[in-house]
Amino acid sequence: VLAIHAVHAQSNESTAEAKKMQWWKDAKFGMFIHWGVYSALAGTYEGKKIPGIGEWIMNTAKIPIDKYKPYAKQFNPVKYNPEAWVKMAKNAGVKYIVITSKHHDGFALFDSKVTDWDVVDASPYGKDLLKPLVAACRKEGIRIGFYYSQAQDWNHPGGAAINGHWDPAQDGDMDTYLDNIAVPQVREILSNYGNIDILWWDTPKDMTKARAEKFMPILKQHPNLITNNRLGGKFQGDTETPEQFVPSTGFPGRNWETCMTMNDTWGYKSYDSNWKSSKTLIRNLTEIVSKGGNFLLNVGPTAEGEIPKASITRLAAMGKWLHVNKEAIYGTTASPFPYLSYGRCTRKGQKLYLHVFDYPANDLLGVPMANKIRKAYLLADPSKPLLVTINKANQHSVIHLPKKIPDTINTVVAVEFEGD
Ligand code: FUL
Repeated sequence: VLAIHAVHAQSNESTAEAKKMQWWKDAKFGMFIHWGVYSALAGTYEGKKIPGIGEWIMNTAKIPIDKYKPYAKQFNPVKYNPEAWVKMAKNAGVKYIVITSKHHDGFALFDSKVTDWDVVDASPYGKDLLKPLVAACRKEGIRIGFYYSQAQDWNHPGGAAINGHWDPAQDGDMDTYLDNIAVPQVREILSNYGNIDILWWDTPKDMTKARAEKFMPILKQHPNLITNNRLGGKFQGDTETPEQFVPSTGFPGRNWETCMTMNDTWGYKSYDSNWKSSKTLIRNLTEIVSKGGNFLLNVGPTAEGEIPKASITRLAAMGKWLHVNKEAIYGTTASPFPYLSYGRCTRKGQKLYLHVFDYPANDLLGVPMANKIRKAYLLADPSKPLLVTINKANQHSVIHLPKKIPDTINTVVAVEFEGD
């Protein structure tokens, strides 16, 4: 019979790295925001619905720079309410927000001094969008990160992804672009908003080691900044970034974060209604956390500055579930069990949290370990201890659940055990 300590994943993280990453590891749940000029096109160009992810429309529809630029005039987020966004995220249980400071179309949501292709100079809105969001996050105790597209910048010569050129105006030397635009802009976003918690690079395309090294002097000035693995040039960063999937075993020894859309696009598309259910999203969060990862779940606001209702509804449902079950998510570590027939597991010290997806037909929940159980109860009803008996055949504990399923999405059973 296995004692549960037999299955712990080993980490080769240094002490300094572990210390820097602690808040992030405990946080588990972040909200991604993809927002920019593409939100104004909303998936349609010249009357045609353009397939694929919305923020790639310039590339997918091969829109020339001079035809794309005027759309900045339609990016006028007069309904932008960063305080409300942050409060909504906080109520959903989100602990950090990552917003596209500049996506591949090169349009900066901040006041960049090195280009006019930003919200202050090119859009009628005319104000820095990051500043009030950062302020709202600070006020609400939510961590803040900036996504920055360093290698792809379809509006600056030299910044277009190699193989991605469709407009001769994009041709140019990538090193010159990095020196004149990307490096100064990264300095801007890391210097002008106080301490930023996360820099979310994207993408490593064409980033040699020498190119990636151009950013190192700035990064060195921000030792607490968490970076992902998408800078390129062999820089690993702090986190792995599986995109749109939950890795089967996680990344042993590495911190990781699954980023995922709620429908089929990151940037807003007016007609994408292929929404994942709240059930799927809650179970994804659970599954990711049970494997030791974080969940960065995306919203794509409109050009007016509204987060789609469908996203708000789903976040609210997650918040409702988390309100009851937060203890089983935040600050937990991965499941000690490689497999559980009825669901997933998370752990905090001497406590296991059994996340029941498939409620057992006989209401009996087997716990596959020999450790003695001191107490078991539903997180939804902590004052009522559940009966625990022993399965004679394998000496495993059996928890007697109520007949009526408390939560058909995920019922969490807390288990206090002895031993380690
Ligand atoms: C990808 C980007 O190309 C997508 O547009 C999106 O930002 C996703 C999170 O990362 O690499």
